[in-house]
Amino acid sequence: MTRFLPDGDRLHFGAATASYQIEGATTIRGRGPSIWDTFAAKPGAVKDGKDGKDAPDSYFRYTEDADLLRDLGAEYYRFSVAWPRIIPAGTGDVEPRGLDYYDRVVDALLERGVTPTGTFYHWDLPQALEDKGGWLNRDTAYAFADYAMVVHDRLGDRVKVWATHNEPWCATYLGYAAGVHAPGLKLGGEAHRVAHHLNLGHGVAAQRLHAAGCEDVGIVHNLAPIWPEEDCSPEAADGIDAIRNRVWLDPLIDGAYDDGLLRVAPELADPELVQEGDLELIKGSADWLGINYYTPVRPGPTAPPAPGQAVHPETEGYPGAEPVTFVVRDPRTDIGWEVEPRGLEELLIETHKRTGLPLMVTENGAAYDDHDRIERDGVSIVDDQDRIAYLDAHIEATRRAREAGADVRAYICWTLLDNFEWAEGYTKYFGIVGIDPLTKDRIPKASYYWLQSQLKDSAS
Ligand code: IFM
Repeated sequence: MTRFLPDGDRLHFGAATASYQIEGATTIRGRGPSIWDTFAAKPGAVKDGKDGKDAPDSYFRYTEDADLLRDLGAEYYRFSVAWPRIIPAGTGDVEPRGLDYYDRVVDALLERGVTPTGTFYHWDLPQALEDKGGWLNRDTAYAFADYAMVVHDRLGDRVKVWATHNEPWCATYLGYAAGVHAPGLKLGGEAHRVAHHLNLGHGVAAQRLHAAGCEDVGIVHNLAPIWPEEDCSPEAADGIDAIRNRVWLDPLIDGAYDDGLLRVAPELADPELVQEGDLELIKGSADWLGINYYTPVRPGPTAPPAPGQAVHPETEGYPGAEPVTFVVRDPRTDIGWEVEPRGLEELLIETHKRTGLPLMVTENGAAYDDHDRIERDGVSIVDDQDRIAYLDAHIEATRRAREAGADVRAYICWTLLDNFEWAEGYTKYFGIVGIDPLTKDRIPKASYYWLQSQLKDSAS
């Protein structure tokens, strides 16, 4: 049972960000290094060679961001906490200045009538833990739960809705298999061990959070509708579905890894990895589920790479599944992702049927290169009609899913501010508010004002 989740009477709205992408201030007030600081320092790892220290400086400008959320009419703000600010070495000493910062952020939001929802892990693992194996090490799951409890002890009186992880598929398979996200490893099937430890970390943390009285513990996944092309083999499509969707949902709902998954991820049958009691602990541990959706996945023909041939990073994100060519149809956003709102509608309906859990769209948005400008109140702003069309179509898709019976409580847009887009650096713009690269001033785009008018209508 959830107590503080948005109710289901209507669709509620908000905006999301993540610590490493917006805060900046990566080396001050006791913050320890994270795997993203280390990864971004490797030549070629991030497109523009930059890292989180060039982010929009929300560490110092959080009140401006809270003002923007209030003026937008956002009911909810989904933020994440940076583990390296709270426990700089991953385990052990707590840095009070880190907790103080989030305390201030939460109060600033509440003072403005915006409800904060927190995510404990949005990919900024303390480097000290990576040095001991990161998520390949079972101990990291328990360290994660300890950290989550420290944060909850401090903020739980005001932040009632929590997610453990954001998009563990990316943390696992982009980080430890494709090597395009931190920590930048290419371990093939060994990455499935990371998936289990993230599931376990969620389960241990959820158990302890529940025991501490938190009734709204969720997890956020970038599940995807898998739409195989005609020439994709059923085995290949099943393997991709297993690694993208079932490795997360099956333990949560059934307390099991299914046979189709074990075919492509035999590592998950290792009793030293999946220990007695792990799956029972994970089963039923989420009170709600967050869905991040951007685009469908269309596996095409099976195409085993020739020796020495470059493999598309997406393919390496599904280790053990038959390698396929991924098809991307038009229209596409500036990051190359197909625009297909039907994917969101289907995903919400099917995930609700599969899990029975209340859902929130915890991220949805689009990267465009934002070249058109208009004048508004004497200020030149980005006229991002393509982003408005994207958001409009996906909010409509969310409403259709609700009408079809899916229990979707909220639509949280990605993202409030242009920010550090991981391996793309600062070259892709997802924000409804632009950032002046020199002054870091916030300049709302046309999509901000458009969403503001939608939110006014939906609240009235
Ligand atoms: O920027 C990311 C976010 O951190 C996680 N979900 C997808 C977004 C766009 O790539």
